[in-house]
Amino acid sequence: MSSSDDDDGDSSVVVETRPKTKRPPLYKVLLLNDDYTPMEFVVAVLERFFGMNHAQAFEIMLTVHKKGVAVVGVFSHEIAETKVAQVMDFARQHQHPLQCTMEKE
Ligand code: TYC
Repeated sequence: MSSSDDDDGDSSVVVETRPKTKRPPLYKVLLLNDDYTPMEFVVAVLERFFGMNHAQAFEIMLTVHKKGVAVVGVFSHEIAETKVAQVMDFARQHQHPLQCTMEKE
């Protein structure tokens, strides 16, 4: 046996380690139902800030209206914060009580 063979008690087992590339956490942006914000306004919000077409926006608006809440998008922390602020500002400008929040996925 040659001197390079692994018979001297010195282990040559290779343990694979996963590279620790932690993905940044994602955040769900939620739209909440209320009794006063007009349906058309909610549809306009979803088109303007979440890039939905009219049919998608109408469907999500109806989900919120019936179920009380729906996820309208999933984003990085910074983008989610921006979306929430944009929706809340737009609603305030139009004096609607529409609420938008975010939560860690
Ligand atoms: N419930 C509202 C109405 O009947 C419509 C509405 C839908 C309000 C979705 C908020 O996030 C909302 N006018």
